[in-house]
Amino acid sequence: MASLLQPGEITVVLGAVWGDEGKGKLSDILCGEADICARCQGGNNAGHTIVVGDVKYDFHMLPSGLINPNCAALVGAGVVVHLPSFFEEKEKLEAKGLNTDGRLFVSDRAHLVFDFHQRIDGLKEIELGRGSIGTTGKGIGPTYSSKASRSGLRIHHLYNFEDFSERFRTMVNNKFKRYGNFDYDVEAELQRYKELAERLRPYVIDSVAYLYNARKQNKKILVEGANALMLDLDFGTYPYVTSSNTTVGGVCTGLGVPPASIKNSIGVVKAYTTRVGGGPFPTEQLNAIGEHFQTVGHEYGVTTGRKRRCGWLDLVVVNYSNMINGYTTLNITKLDILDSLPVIKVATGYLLNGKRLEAFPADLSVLENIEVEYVELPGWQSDITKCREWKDLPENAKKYIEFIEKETGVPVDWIGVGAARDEMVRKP
Ligand code: 2SA
Ligand code: GDP
Ligand code: MG
Repeated sequence: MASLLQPGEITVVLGAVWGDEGKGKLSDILCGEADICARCQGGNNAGHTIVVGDVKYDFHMLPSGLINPNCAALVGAGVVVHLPSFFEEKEKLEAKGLNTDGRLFVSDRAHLVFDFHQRIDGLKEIELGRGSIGTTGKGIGPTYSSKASRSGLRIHHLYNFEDFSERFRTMVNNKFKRYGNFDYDVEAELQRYKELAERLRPYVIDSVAYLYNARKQNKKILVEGANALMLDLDFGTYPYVTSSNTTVGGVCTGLGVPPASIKNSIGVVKAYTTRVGGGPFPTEQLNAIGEHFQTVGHEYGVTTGRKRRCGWLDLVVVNYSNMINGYTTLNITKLDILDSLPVIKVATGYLLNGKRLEAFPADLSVLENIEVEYVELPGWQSDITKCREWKDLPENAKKYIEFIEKETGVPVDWIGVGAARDEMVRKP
C-alpha cells in the first residue's frame, strides 16, 4: 500500500472520540517513516502507551515519534509545558534505552505550567464539588486560562530572568488574592526555574521557522493529537472538556502551519467507547458489558491510573467528529477486545421525542432526554490477535468494520488487533 506520509506535507493523527483510542500506537508506526513528530496542544495530561517488543513506553508530553531513532520530536507552541515533568519524562524514556540527543525540541512560544497551576487545578475541582470535571490535575485548565487572559509566561520569557521573575511574582500574588495564601514558596520556585532554564536552553527553538524550513526541505511531518475531539474546548461536551483545541484546527493554531499543508487527517476510533473523568456518555454501559471492556481492555488512565468508563461504539459521536475533522481514513483500534462477544451493539442515532437529532447536541441537558438508537451486529467469537491481513479476519469482524465505513463514509485503513506495534491489520 502507498506510503501515507508525503514529502513536505503534514499528516495528522487525531483522537476521534473521548481519548485513549490508541493514537500513540499509530503515531509510533507512522513515525517509522516520519522525519518529525510534533505535538500541537495539551500537556502532560495526555497518556499514550506504546508497546514495542518487550518494552512498554508511556508518553505524556513528549511526542511518541521519539521511539524511532531517525525521527525528531517537537513540542509545539500550543503545548503547555511543566518543565520538571518534561525532564522527568525524558529521563524515564532514556532509562528504557531511548537516546533523545539532538532530536528533541521545544517551541520558544509554548506556555509554562507551574506547580501553582496544578494546585489551582485541584482547588477549582474542589470548588465545583459534584459538578467537578474530573481533570488530570496537571494544571492544564489554569495554564490555558493564564494564556487566554494574557498573563501567562512562555518559554522565551525564561531567558530574560529579571523580567520573568517580576511577572512570575505578580502572577502568583494575583492567584493568592483569588485562592487565598496557599503554601507556595515563590522565591524557591524562581531559583528552581533559573536552573531549569539553563537545562532547557539546548532544546529551545523557533518552531515556526523550523517547521516552515522542514516543509521546504521536503521533510515528512506527523502531528500527534492529544486528548480527543469530544474533549475539545469548543466542540466537546463543554464544560466537561480539556482546555485546548483537540480538533484539526488546533494543529494550525498550535503549530503555526497553514491548513493546506495538512495532507491527511487520520481519525483513531476504538472499537468500543471509553471516557475518563466526568460528563455525559450516552452509550456508557454500567453493567457486565462495561466491565468486560474495562477489564479485558485494561482501561485505566495512563497518567492518573483512574478506571475508564466504558460503553458501546457511538457512531453519532464519530460522525460529528468527522464533520469537524474531515478524516481521510480511520484507524479502528482494540477490535480484539470484542473477540468473545456474541452480539455487538453500535449506536447509530439519538432520538429526541421520536425525532432523530442532526448531530451531537451543544446543550448537554438535551442528552438527558434522548433515546439512543442501536444496531446489533453478530460477533465473531474467535481470537483475532494473530491476524495480520484483512483476509485473515473472520467474516463478522470484516462486517463490523464495513458497517463503520458505511455509516461514516470514511474508509478504514488500519485495524488494531493487539497492543504491540505489529498487531495491526491494514485494510486493502
Ligand atoms: P484536563 O486535565 O484539564 O485536561 O482534564 C479535562 C478533561 O479531559 C480529560 N482528559 C483525558 N481523557 C482521556 N485521556 C487523557 N489522558 C490520560 C490517559 C488520562 C488519565 O491517557 O489515560 O490518565 O486519567 C486525558 N487527559 C485529559 C479529563 O479526564 C477530563 O475529563
Ligand atoms: P492514546 O492516548 O490514544 O494514545 O491511547 P492510550 O495509550 O491512552 O490507550 C490505548 C491503550 O490500548 C494502550 O494501552 C495501548 O497499548 C492499547 N492498544 C492500542 N491499540 C490496541 C489494540 O488494537 N488492541 C489492544 N488490545 N490494545 C491496544
Ligand atoms: Mg491516552
